[in-house]
Amino acid sequence: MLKCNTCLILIIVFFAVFGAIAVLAQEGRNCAVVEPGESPDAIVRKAANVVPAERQLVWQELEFIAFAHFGMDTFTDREWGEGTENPALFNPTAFDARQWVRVLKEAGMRQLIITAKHHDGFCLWPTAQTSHSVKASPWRDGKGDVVGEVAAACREFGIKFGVYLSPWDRHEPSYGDSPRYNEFFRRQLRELLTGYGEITEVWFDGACGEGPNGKRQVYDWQSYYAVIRELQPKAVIFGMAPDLRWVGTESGYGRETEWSVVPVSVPVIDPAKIRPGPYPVDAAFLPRDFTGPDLGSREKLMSAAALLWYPAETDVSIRPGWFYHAAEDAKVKTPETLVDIYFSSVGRNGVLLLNVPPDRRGLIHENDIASLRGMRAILDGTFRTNLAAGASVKASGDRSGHPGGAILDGRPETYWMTEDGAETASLEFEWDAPATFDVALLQEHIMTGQRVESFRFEARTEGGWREFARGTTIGTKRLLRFPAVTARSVRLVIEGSRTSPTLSGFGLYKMKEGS
Ligand code: FUL
Repeated sequence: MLKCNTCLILIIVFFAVFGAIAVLAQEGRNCAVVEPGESPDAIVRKAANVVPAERQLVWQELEFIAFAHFGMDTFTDREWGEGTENPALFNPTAFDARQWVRVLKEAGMRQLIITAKHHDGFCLWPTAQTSHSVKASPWRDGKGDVVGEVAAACREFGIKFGVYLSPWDRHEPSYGDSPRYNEFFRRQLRELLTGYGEITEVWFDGACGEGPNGKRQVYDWQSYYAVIRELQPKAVIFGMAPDLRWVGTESGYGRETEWSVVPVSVPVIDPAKIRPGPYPVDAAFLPRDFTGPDLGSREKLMSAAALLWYPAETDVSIRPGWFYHAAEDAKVKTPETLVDIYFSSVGRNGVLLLNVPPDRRGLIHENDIASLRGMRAILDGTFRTNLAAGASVKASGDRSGHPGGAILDGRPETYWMTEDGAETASLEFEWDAPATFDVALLQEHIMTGQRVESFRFEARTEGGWREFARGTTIGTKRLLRFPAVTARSVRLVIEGSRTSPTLSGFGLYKMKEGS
């Protein structure tokens, strides 16, 4: 008996240690150092095996998230406040965070990020670091806490919650006295990260309009990351940070070719500082511009010091401005435009961050609600029925345990994978009766890496196989639209990839028109 118990304990200890090592190894795999003299082929294969860290994967699966720009600018009708505004101006008349979250959740968004502090420095929570906050406003007699109410509503409705804390602060007197402001900023972060339950995203904006004669603040980014990792280790950090990258425009339209693995080079990143562990690049990462048209092609990889899993977040506002302005009530994006944006962000390997700014009442405006509902109806109607479901699947080849059929089983964790070394491949789908469709969906199994470089779709016609759509990268999700095709048999041809492609999802749909 005693012996058996010892065995059991040994087995448990073995699996605990092995499990911990496996998790660490997985975590460390979202970054790889390129060794001097590595061949171009070896670099490409290395890039194909960089995978998201767990926190990045969880975030990527959210797909569609919300931004709420709300604050002093809502009441002054501005986009960038001066920092000199009187806190008495902040006074929503019917503030209801539950209404925001109900509306956003119904629209399909799975996380809400609130502007806890925008560039004007006015804080939406009763911070102890400055008097420039809701505490000094007449709203709820100075006892209100916007951040607290929004966090509670997100918890109640079951969506995730994130905070935007502007590094650029036009009110705070210590801004520009770098060590003092860095300390002030870290304290604000601590308040937000300890007072409001789980925070899943922290948003660091790069904007600063100080100009040539303005204040010069040297941000201590690494120390900000350290506070976040300590207090909310599962949170992803966006923007001026190593977890999530700005897609590069505020239009809502991502790149046709969107690689989640991007090269980073010296001196932006010092390879010597990259450590194995859950946050391998934190100590080395320095923010830089990632807005170019090509971030991750083979050519770009060749000059890399390191390769980083750095997925794109695509932000856009439902209105022309980020903050609410009554003059823009008739300029809310239509359901059709929002659907187009969805296809061009979520459908191009990005997460869509849609800003829906509450108005002076502290409510989401009726026009925004109507557009969101219209968008949801089109998306639900379109994606309700996967016309590819039930097809027989024939693969040009596969690897043991990863048959072609895995692409249609509706389970993201199972996937089709080609034989070792096969960089081109095809899958043939056949149904009993012809179907008519004008949308295609593809998903790579990104926990194996992002690999596909180009693909095409063909339908079997009396005259043979005819191409009806093509694309380059796939990543987490790729959506394609094309003139309607009616067919009983469709072929997906992978024309090129960085190493054996792996696909976990496929769908064909008929677009639903708006009502
Ligand atoms: C920008 C800011 O300057 C805008 O006001 C807005 O917050 C947008 C999301 O990011 O950099």
